[in-house]
Amino acid sequence: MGDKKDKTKNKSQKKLVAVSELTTCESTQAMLSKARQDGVDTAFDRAQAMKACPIGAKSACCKHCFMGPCRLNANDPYGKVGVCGATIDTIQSRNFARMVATGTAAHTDHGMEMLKLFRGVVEGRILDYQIQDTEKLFEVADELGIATEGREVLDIADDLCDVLETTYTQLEGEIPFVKRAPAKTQEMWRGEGIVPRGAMREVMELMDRTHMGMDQDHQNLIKQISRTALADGWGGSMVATEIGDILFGTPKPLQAEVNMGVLKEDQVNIIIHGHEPNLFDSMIASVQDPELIAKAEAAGAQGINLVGMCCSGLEMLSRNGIPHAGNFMSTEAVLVTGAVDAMAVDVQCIKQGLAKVAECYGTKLFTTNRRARIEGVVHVEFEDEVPRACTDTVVEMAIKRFAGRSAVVSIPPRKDVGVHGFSHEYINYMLGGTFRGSYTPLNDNIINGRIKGVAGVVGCTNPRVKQDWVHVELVKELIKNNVLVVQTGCSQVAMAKAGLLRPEAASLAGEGLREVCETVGMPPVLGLGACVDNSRILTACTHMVKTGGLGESIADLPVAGAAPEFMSEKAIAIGQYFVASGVYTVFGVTFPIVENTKFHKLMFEELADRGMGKWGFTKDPYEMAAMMIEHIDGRRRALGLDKSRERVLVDMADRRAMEG
Ligand code: SF4
Ligand code: MSK
Repeated sequence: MGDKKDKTKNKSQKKLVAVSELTTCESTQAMLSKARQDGVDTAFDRAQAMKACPIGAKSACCKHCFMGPCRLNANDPYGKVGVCGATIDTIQSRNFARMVATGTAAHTDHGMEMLKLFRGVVEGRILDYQIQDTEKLFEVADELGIATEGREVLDIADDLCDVLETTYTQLEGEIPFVKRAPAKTQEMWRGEGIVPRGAMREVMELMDRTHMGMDQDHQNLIKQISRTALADGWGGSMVATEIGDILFGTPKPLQAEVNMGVLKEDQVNIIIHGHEPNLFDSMIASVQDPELIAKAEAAGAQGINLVGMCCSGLEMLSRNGIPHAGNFMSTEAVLVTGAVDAMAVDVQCIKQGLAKVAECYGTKLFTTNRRARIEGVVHVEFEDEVPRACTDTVVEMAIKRFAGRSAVVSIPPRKDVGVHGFSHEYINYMLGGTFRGSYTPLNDNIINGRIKGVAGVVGCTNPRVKQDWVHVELVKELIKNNVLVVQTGCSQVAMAKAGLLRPEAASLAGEGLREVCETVGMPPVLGLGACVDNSRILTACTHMVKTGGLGESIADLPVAGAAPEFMSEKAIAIGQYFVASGVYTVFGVTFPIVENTKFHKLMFEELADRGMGKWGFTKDPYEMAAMMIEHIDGRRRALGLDKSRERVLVDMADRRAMEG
């Protein structure tokens, strides 16, 4: 690698922490060691070299105008104010607001692009994709009050486009999926004045209200923060998930492989990394093209091996069983294998550092989306009308690189097989009947105490904590205590690598959960897909409320959420929409609010008194599990479920009887 090797060396190479301290993923460990030997820099080592700013980490600084920037003292938060007089509560609530605005913008812009794609398909302008799940189309249309009886599929879809578009563009009124939530949750939102109008309107108003000299009352600002976050969870993200299912198919459980061992030395390896399923879907078509396969064979390859990473990887893993190479903190490390002939990225969570690592190992890196280019990286624009122009080019370039591979190829052999592809629809059938789905058996098993409650463990990996470790330890502790875990995003990949998505993982669960899992043949940890698919968890919670026996609102449910290794502003938006929906939500790594301030008290205590959830924070997975279990136990007590109610586990005969 000659000069290129030296170019990537920086000061971070001087003080190196053992790779076993940085990640529990053995493939990533092996590749980090190799990268260090090769003199190649990764985010793990850069994080060690770059200490987080303690004032910034706590959001105790403001740069919203040029009388500043102003820095307050996180250890003495009321000791001073900004030049304009802004207090710590104003400064940190405005900073928090901007994180929520950015995270919401990311999800809703993605959802808007999905809607544009859907409309193009419906209007016949985009021909490479078709509606694959008409049943879901009918269900969503029905739910939103669109007539379906005796109508053509495309007419219904056309109306659905119009209704869903209001999620983004509407200036007044309520976004369509608000009506999906339990009535009491809706009532609470209306009482608080936080029902979203349209996502664009909410993000704009939130940005306006955080300008210098605008909303300087954190109690008032939290309303717009929550309203904007809800426009993400029950708006942009939910629309993206529903359209994704309609166009590309609602996932159903399937077995798939995860980890770097999915790369194949004798094949052309192509990785897709990002968040948009259309790029991935077209890439599937490209790698199956006989002409391109013949070209790969002519270059000496045994075939073309398509692999996913991060969230679009999870979508295609869930829908098509496409193998997955790893989560966010493994995206640089996988290039160190030397086996990746091309990596094509689209939007979100794409580290700029990939460019240098790719250069070092000869991987062809391509940006494909006009909204997310990287300086110095070849851009092959992906267009929905002619998607194969992009994906075929990427395949051709990958074949070329395979033919001229010069990097040493070293693929960590480990592959972890697990079951992926659960959805809120499938949960109906998993525990319920196959004739008519129902959440009754899930609720029943919660009521009889075999399942204590449900936890959503989601989100990123972050080099400030040992990769995957907090996720895995937390989830093991939860299932040991009979808490059923649902998963999305990079956390799901961590669980797959730890073997917790296999039905055999039921042996690690407490007695009650184990009995349920073994009866049904399901794992104690259910993977629901990409980070945008957290909306599936909201919908599942709604079904639990509507099925009965577990209270009237999401806040009543024995459920909790966590993002133990989060890193992105999208995660903050997700956390806030869960809190505003009624879920106790615990984050790890760090929390951008100074303790013992009024804004902290509002977020960590007072929101719950208004019928919402609240935030929690700890870095320790065992303490995190204890906090979540304590909350779930509290909800069980409030529902009168703390006394043992012995009931026979629902079997097929009971189920049929219940379904009448
Ligand atoms: Fe400082 Fe106030 Fe300007 Fe923020 S808005 S930088 S606190 S003067
Ligand atoms: S990719 S937002 S690192 S989950 Fe969705 Fe993973 Fe977090 Fe990105």
